[in-house]
Amino acid sequence: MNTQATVSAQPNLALVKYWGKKNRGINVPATSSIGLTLNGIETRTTLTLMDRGTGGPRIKVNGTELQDSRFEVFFRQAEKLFSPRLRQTGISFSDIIEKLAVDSTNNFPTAAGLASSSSGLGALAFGLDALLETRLERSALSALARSGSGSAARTLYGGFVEFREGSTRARQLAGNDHWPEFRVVVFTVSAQAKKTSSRAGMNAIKKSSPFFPAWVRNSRSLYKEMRSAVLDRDIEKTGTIARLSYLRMFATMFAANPPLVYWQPESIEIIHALEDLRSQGIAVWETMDAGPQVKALCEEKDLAAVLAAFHNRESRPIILSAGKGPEVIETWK
Ligand code: 2P0
Repeated sequence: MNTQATVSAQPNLALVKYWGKKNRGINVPATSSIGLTLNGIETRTTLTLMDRGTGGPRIKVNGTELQDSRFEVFFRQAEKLFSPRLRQTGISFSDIIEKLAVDSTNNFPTAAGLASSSSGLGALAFGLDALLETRLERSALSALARSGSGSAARTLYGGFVEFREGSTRARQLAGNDHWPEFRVVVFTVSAQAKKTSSRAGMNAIKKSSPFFPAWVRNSRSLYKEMRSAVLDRDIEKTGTIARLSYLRMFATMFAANPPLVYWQPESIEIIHALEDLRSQGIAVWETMDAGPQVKALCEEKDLAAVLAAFHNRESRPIILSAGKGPEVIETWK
């Protein structure tokens, strides 16, 4: 067992969306999603076993101590997973929790629609395994991360990752070298934390949006089409389906009572600007998540044209590609 471990995990951006939960289990998705684990933005998390109990786990995110019910659920599941593996060490999981300090930093805006909860909970699951030297399978860590945040299940793998409706864990669809030309251009419209979390949003629309059952039904065909589009590295099909998925997800929000609107005026300006680019033959499409940021999807050959169209924007777009998934940065005995 180590006394300290530092790991990194990257957010996983959904190309077809997880939006809504099944009634049973913890964060079990009502829709199948396929996402891309990104490189270029990351959560870096250091887990330290202190000399004595701190009433832990003490969790700091970007320097601020955080209490969140999702951590309680996560650590209850972690206890079930890790306790049997710790028997030979003579240390109980509750002793470890009592002494655990977690320090997590994102090098991108937190809780603003850039999937910071996916990389945060993914890093926590991966980091516990590195700290305790338990060498659990990725799928077990994916299931653990999911108990903290559904989208986090996808961050345990690099490249393109699928998380099936009704499943408790994600699995890799294709590695990070599958589509080296694929690019995501993130336009940060607002770096402020959103008023309604994804979780609150998806739970509210499930209750009050008459479009929710249609969204769930329709997602099945979008998932199947996206799966083959990604495997075929077909940018036109991938972009077109990604667009349908996010817009149909937002349709559930607009139809809810009260309606939920994450968009800002600039989000819509960017959507229209990308439409203009498409009409000029540039292969670029966009997706959005529970926040105002717009993420353009294209291939390397069209990147310069996409960037040129936005050269007047004050904030520089972030250019990302497929990432390798979580990594151990450093461990200490
Ligand atoms: C996704 N999102 O597939 C979708 C698309 C946002 C829009 O998963 O309640 O923070 O913790 O399971 O994972 C964000 O929701 O929600 C999300 P919980 P989560 O990436």
